[in-house]
Amino acid sequence: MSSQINFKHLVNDENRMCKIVLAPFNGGQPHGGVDLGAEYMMKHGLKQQIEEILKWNTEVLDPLNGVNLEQLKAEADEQEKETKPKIKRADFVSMANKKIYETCKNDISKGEFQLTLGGDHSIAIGSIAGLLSRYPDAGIIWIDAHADINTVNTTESGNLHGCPVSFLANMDRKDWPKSFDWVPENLLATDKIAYIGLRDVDAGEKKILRDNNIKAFSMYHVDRYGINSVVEQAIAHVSKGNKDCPIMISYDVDAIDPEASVQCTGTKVDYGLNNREALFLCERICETGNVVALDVVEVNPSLGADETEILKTVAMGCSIVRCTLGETLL
Ligand SMILES: [Mn+2]
Repeated sequence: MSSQINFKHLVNDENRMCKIVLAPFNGGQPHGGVDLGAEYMMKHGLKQQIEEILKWNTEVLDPLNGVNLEQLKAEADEQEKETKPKIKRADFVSMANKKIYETCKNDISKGEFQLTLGGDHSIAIGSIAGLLSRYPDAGIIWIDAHADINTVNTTESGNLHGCPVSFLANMDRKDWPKSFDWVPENLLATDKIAYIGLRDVDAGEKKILRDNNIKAFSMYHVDRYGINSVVEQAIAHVSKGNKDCPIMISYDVDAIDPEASVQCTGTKVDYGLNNREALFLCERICETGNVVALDVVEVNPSLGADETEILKTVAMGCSIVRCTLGETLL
């Protein structure tokens, strides 16, 4: 049934290609293990599922291959013990994202699907900047418990996985560390993003959302209107009246309720999306035919209490991918 979905922006015949970008990066937050998310999803058979069930060709891209991430993170932490900068491991996060950006920009063509497997959510700076190099008008639907829009000035934790949207929207750019100079200017307009699933938003972020009039659907809105209405409004908002507007989903698995399926993630928040809501929104956005890219981030297998918890979270990550690439119930 998957072949029934007409992916308007993508090659739609037997040559259709999903480029899988591995982004096993954990420098945007304190926990180890989130770097294993991509590997676990691949070990779970994700590549075969995409090829055999959904009939896409795949090619794996590995922009951080050959980079000694563990050593560089340790070096950054050691150095920052003395300097205590407001934002943590900025140059390290920038270096990794620049590589992800260049791979997404240079090694993926228009007409190919961009699937990025994290890693923590800081990797969306690179993946989304790369996607926007091909589709400058793309709308971004950000699925998350958190808004990830702290600026270098508002962040309290200093963890850059809480800041990627502010970088993409060029907020407080004059105060950025120099290493982020590579991020293109005029990249993402704040009216081209919509959030779904928010329920843990810092006071500074609430002000940013309000001041910039950013479309944000919290769990209140999911409860109030239902997931179908919320997704429809999010699609309409980012598409700006263009029924062919390309759409990218940046999916943080912490949007999903821990009790439902996602225990293995770094910043769990109760009362999130249930499993059907979590997948329905992928199915519906896919059904528009406009989806061109997906990030799946913050799967952290090392935070599982047992094999069952790990398997549930990893399987949910894989389901998110399949539903976005055209898997349907009938
Ligand atoms: Mn996030």
